[in-house]
Amino acid sequence: MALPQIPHDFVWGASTSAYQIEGAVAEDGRGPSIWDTRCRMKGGVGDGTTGDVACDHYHRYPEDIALMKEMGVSAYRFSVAWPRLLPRGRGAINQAGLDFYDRLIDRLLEAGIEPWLTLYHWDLPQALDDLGGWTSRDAAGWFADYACLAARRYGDRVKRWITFNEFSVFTLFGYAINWAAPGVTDRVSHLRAIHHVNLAHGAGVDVLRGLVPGASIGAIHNRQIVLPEGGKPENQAAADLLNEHWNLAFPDPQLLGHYPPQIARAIEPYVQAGDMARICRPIDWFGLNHYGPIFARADADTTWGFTWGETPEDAPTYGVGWPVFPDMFRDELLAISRRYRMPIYVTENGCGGDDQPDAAGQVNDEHRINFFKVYTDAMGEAMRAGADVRGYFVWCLLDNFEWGSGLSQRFGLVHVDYQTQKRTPKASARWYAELIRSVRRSSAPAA
Ligand code: IFM
Repeated sequence: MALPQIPHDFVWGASTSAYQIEGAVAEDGRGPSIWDTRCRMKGGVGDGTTGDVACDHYHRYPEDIALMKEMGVSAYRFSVAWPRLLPRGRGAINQAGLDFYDRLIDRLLEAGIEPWLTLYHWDLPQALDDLGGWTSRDAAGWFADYACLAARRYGDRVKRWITFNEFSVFTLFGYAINWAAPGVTDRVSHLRAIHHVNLAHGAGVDVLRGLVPGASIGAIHNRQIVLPEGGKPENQAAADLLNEHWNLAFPDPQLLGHYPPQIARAIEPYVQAGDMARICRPIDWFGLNHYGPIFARADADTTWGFTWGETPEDAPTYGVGWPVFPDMFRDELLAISRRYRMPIYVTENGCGGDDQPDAAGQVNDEHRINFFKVYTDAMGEAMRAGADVRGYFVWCLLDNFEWGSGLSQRFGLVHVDYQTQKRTPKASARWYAELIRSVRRSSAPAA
């Protein structure tokens, strides 16, 4: 392991999100979300599965926390399901939903694991989507009220807060491409969603700052280098525009106070006086979710004239076939450091596969261990070159419901048998535990 001298307080964590693991979608008063709706639409999810049960974490969270304790992770990033707290998104509060996260947080703290709470990981209450969802300017206020409820309830014990997970994925896929809920394909809706989500982020930061003493607030951005498919010049404009949407449309306004040029021109009709100051609120760190590079191809028949290009045939891939370019991870970390000048936490990194237990019941996910080795080495290189990286969270603690592809793509350190709910830590879980132990040993402060 080629990591530099790691500070003792470096955070080693694991991430999940509510809809992907909790299950219990109709239990204890939870309202429906836009993902419950999408899972019931023909073709909404590749393998036709749903998050109805997923990993049944709603009931099995003590076992999952025990697994994390065993691995030695110091932090757990989870998301709160907005429709569990507010079944219709606003108005009546669901006490049982609030209680669930109390139990989860208390159990984490007892296990010595710091809770990192994401407010929004894509499960918008359906009742709010019925009112326009993120295309409505009112959404910023709905989100602020929800943030207020969560901050008041959990802020005594939770100090690490994240407004949103991967802004550009759920807005682009949900409002321009129809790869995610709510499945709209319309430029105006997409532009409005971008701007209103940015406003909601700013409003959420203000709420958290005001209500949680000592809060450490971040937002999580997916950043991946965008390359023209086949290296062809005719795909360059598509790559440039996808780059603005994927990598810049949220961190630039939130941290620099302006939209990137092409989006700035298109979004102008929806921006009101004072909005950029409402969006650009001081936060404490940059959350980076990174997998591999993405490829763009010009396609005049799409909402924005670009679509996802093919990965080059000779690109190295692991597991589900995503390209593996650890140098680009190092370069992203350095690029973020230079552009935004703030501490970075890697809040997701990992790879999917079709991992199954062998005859002895072991899950030997060598491909994932190889992935983690080269990616954590790349993180070490970035740190040596000056990137201020303070933590690393694996995606994902458990195999889970993987949005558009359903339960068939497995990203977990822990295998989940969806029939029996049996948890089996994979070889990668043991590898991660050993990495954490060895880094801790070598970085322990002198007695
Ligand atoms: O499962 C997702 C997660 O919800 C957001 N980031 C990417 C992961 C893998 O696709």
